[in-house]
Amino acid sequence: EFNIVRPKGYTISYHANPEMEKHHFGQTHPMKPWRLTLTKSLVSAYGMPFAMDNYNTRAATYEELNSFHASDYLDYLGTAPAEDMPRDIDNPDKEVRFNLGGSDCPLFHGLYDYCSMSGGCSLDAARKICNEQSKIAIAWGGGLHHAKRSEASGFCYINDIVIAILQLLRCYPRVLYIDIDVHHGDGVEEAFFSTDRVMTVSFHKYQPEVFFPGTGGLEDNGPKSEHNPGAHHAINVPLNDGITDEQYESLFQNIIGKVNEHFKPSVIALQCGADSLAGDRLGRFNLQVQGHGACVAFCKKLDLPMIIFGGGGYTPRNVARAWAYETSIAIGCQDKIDPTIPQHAPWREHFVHDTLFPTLEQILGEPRANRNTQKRLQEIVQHVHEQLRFVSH
Ligand code: TV7
Ligand code: CA
Ligand code: ZN
Repeated sequence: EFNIVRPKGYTISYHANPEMEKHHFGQTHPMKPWRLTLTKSLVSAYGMPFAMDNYNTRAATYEELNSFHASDYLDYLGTAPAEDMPRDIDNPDKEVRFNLGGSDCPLFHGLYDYCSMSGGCSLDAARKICNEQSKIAIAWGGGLHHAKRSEASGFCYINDIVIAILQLLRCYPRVLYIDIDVHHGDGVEEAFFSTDRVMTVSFHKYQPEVFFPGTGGLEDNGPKSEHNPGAHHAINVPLNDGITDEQYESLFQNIIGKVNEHFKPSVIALQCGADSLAGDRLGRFNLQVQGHGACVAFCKKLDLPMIIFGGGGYTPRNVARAWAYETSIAIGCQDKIDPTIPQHAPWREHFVHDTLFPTLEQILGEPRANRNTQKRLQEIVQHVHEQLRFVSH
């Protein structure tokens, strides 16, 4: 068991809504809300809830969602008939306009409830950070970074991250948003394009026309229009297939270390999409649970209040491993954790290998070829350092 000393001001909180996990995008859809149940069960099997404040979160209200999303979009999201229901012949244009009902963003039963629960979970986390009841607040049900003001995109309908950051901006001068999902955090970047109070940094696979969403090139640092305070406040780290723990950790520490020095954030919002792990159904990297977790550990060392969001992650057993390990890092008990998955963990057989840290060979057989040269990674670091010369607070 964990006899964790919890000094005041270092409370860790875990925000989840078990109803969210019961929703289904459809049989073959890669997004499985059930991975949140698997994560929670692993966190519980390790006894971690004893070291945290655990909240069953409520759904966000219409007004709360409306802090970012347009009313006509929310209204349609709330009334759109599920895919297998009779279509409203008056409204085909709306489904097209809002990008609802395609294969990426299907209209499933309980969609609005699912979206408002994800929003509620992240907003609750933000509120605990604002009133200093938590030092680190964990919201694995959030992290849906592609949603736009009036448009669903890439499995995301409601941008819970933007809503949570808007809440943080009421109490803190500057928010640093970091995104380690394998996809570009385009929705969050765009939402804060014209402010210097939010700096966004996304690490992602970048291959326009081939890999979703196709944005987030190295040179995309915010609109270059003349009097835009948000210029230089978007950082993109475009990567190729097969990046390793070693390369990613060194890149992450270098870039986030420098961003921290220049931007001097008052709070961190960290999106921990687990599709950047090796063996992910949609991912392309060779990251292991250790390397992914090292990003969380590095952010924790900056000693700022922090929200940790979920995001992508399409091989549920690996999502649960990473997010359980990262929960232990937030608590500070990662060195005491037994790498063997507890005997009493429900769904233990789902993990295939009974360790929290499977090797690349166990995950993939043959690791994916690494297409990231040291030369290119150095160019990226160089460009980011040049951008940061324009940022000083
Ligand atoms: C945050 N990749 C979200 C990541 C969103 C990625 C995409 C799929 C996909 C959808 C399916 C499906 C899939 C095996 C994979 C251009 C298209 C190509 C749909 C087949 N299998 C996050 C979104 C991305 C849906 N979309 O960052 C139902 O892959 O590349 C695209 C767009 C058009 C639509 N088709 C894919 O991780 C949460 N979709 C199987 C069934
Ligand atoms: Ca990313
Ligand atoms: Zn993703």
